[in-house]
Amino acid sequence: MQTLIHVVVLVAISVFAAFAKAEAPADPAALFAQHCARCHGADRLGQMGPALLPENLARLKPAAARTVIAEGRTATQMPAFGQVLSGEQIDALAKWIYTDTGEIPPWGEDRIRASRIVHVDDTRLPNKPVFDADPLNVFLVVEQGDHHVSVLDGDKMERIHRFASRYALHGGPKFTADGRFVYFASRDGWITKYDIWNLTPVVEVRAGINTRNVAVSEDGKVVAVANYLPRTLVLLDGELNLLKVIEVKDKDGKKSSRVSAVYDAAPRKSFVAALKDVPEVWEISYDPKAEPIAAGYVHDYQYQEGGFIPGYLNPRRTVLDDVLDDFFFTQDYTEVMGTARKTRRGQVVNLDIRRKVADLDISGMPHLGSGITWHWHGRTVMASPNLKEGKISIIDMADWKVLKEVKTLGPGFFMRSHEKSRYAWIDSMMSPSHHDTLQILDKETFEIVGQVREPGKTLAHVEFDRNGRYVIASLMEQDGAIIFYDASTWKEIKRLPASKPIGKYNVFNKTRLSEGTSH
Ligand code: DHE
Repeated sequence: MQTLIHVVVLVAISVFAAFAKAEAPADPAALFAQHCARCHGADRLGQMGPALLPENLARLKPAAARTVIAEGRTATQMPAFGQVLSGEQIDALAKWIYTDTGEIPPWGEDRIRASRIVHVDDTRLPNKPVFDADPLNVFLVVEQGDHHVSVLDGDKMERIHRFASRYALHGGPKFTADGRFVYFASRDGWITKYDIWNLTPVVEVRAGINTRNVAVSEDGKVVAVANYLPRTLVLLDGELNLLKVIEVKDKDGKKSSRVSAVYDAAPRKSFVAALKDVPEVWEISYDPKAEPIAAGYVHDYQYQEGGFIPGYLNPRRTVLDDVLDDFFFTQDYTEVMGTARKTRRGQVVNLDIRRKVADLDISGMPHLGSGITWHWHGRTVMASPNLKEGKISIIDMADWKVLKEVKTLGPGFFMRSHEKSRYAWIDSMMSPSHHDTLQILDKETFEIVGQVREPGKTLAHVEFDRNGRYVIASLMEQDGAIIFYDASTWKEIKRLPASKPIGKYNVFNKTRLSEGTSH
């Protein structure tokens, strides 16, 4: 009898739920407040879950967003709402999260300071690694599939540790000079300081809502964060305490700009920032003895009539004719070779005399940020992949002439090599039919001499170990792998399972500014 009552009650509940599901109006704002706000924030700026704003969702197709709402996301806390909401309600929600919130959401000093989370006091932790591996031949691997980072022993090719990261890390993590600490940036603006030697997160802060990347000064005392949303460049100290929020506006203080990326220019003791929307390059000195900047060269709220302001932590502008939002430093860091994704024109800008000094004759969409250099017949050459065309442009850095355009299987993202290797490895990640192949370029002859392939899968982004013996590639699939190849024979040595691995970062190559990788 009791069982029968249970069945009747259950049937009644299901009928009611189905009825409620079908009848409930598809008011997306109300649905969001009821079901989503707890994790994604009532203002959609994100909390435990990521921010749900058009800028943050730019890389997710609306149909995919619908599937996530209906089916949830494995290996995360995102539940499936397919049983709770009707198809019409899910459609409405999936559409609504791509709508503008009206104005650029505030994320100023107070919110940044309030977001800081201290995990451990790193001064109390041992100042030596808790593992046996060579700490300079350690690799970090960002695994996007389930938002984790692996720490690999680059000699034994084994995993030392794996830990959960913030949602959607992007750009290269940046190491302190001794290789003990590393700073990660997530697309949602979270900056994490991690102690590699003690395998523990140290401190985190949310520096923006939609962030591009992070840079760390060579002395580890200043951390710079480039943001799209809000339009700010944020400066933090090494413990992620806020130093300064710089609103990014053009020299007249009228037009604001997103910051495409910020990089450390160690020999200049400064950060250099690429701006997306205004034709200026910014240099921000972290040298306390930096020369003062003439008034008018900083933005309006710091304007001082006829006077000078300190150069330290204040932007110095180079005003250009064209926007320059992707660039590559010359070896001595006096010049940047840059392009704009929109105008696709290349230019070389001298940071000392603060003006354009040459044009670059490269078509398509060269990905200069992913370029590498090497010595060739007494000169230094620079080569970069191209996001739009299947080619590598090799440029003589003495006169900026293109020496050769090497045809590849398709448009690609990354190119990597090592001082001790004759070869550079290139992916064709943007090609619909050849994203499964890595091609090998002979740096002496400028010819493609080999390839490795994982049929039908995406194989991209390599990094060499510190000695240039191994090349490690990402099999960028949900059930993917980190594949180790012999750098001379190109034969596979080993593979470790990984969840959609993206970038890999070797401590030695990154901290010693290897010419074969980005910094
Ligand atoms: Fe990146 C670095 C910009 C899409 C993976 N990417 C960078 C950097 C910039 C940049 C400016 C250098 C910052 C640094 O390392 O400090 N990336 C862009 C874009 O503008 C673009 C095309 C579009 C976007 O939405 O941002 C873009 N990037 C991607 C991806 O789709 C990739 C493949 C996967 C992902 O993570 O989103 C991707 N980007 C990477 C990686 C690096 C990177 C792995 C670091 C490379 C390195 O070896 O240092």
